[in-house]
Amino acid sequence: MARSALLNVMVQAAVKAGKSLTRDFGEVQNLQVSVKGPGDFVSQADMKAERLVRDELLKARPTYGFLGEEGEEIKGTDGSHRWIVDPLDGTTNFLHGIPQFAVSIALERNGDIVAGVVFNPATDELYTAEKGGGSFMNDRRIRVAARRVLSDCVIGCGVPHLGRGNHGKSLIELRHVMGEVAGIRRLGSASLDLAYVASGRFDGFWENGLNAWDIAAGVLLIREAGGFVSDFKGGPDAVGTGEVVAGNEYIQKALLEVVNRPLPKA
Ligand code: 2AM
Ligand code: CA
Ligand code: CA
Ligand code: CA
Repeated sequence: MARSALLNVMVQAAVKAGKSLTRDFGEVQNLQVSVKGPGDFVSQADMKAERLVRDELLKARPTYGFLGEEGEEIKGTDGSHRWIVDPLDGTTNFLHGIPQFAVSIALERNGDIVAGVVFNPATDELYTAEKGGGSFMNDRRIRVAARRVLSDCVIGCGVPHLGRGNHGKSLIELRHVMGEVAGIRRLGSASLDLAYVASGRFDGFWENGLNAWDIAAGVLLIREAGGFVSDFKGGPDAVGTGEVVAGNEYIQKALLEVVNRPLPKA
């Protein structure tokens, strides 16, 4: 597998931020934490990681734009390229000492995501994809799971905090999906959840109320691993709508139907 120069830049940035996160994870009780919104925390670790990623990416490609969760958007002079970055996806896990968090970096070209990296520094799992080039975990090619029957499936999800996305409807979706599948997992890092679909650990995933930085890299990982991703209406723009329904071609379709099932009459 030969990574392009651009993908190497992204991997280097993710690994650098990952090292900083690993250091802070070891001393998590000493970090300053503030609250951005309902259930949304940010720490010095998030800020430091974003600065490291931004400096590394902009050093390599000074004309590209930059959108990160924790800083001001940089427009860029190039007009066609933009980095989309979540420096720490899974902050709640991180602050609780749970090793399920990641650095997520995507590259957008003329509105299209063309490369993505998701890195979990606690497990040293590095997921990469380039458009047309397949998906990888470390150096191994990955594919979505092959199961075709929903009742055999382990499905990941996220329930947006009250005040984010459609919290109430998510609880109804959860009730419906739970009745149809082998197991539900709620791990708390959307980018890793999508990487788990790409590598076949999860058979599928759904969540709403997400931001581009949570999912831009992960959506490409899934598509390049042979999977399907849509918004809640079945359209292709998961990254723009913040809605994700994902799986292989059978499970994505089946999950979309269950997620949209109307409430049974009381
Ligand atoms: P974060 O850790 O970067 O904030 C879990 O459902 C996913 O949603 C995570 O990717 C998490 O990203 C994000 N998330 C959790 N709570 C959030 C909130 N209150 N507002 C916005 N995003 C949130
Ligand atoms: Ca956040
Ligand atoms: Ca996030
Ligand atoms: Ca984040």
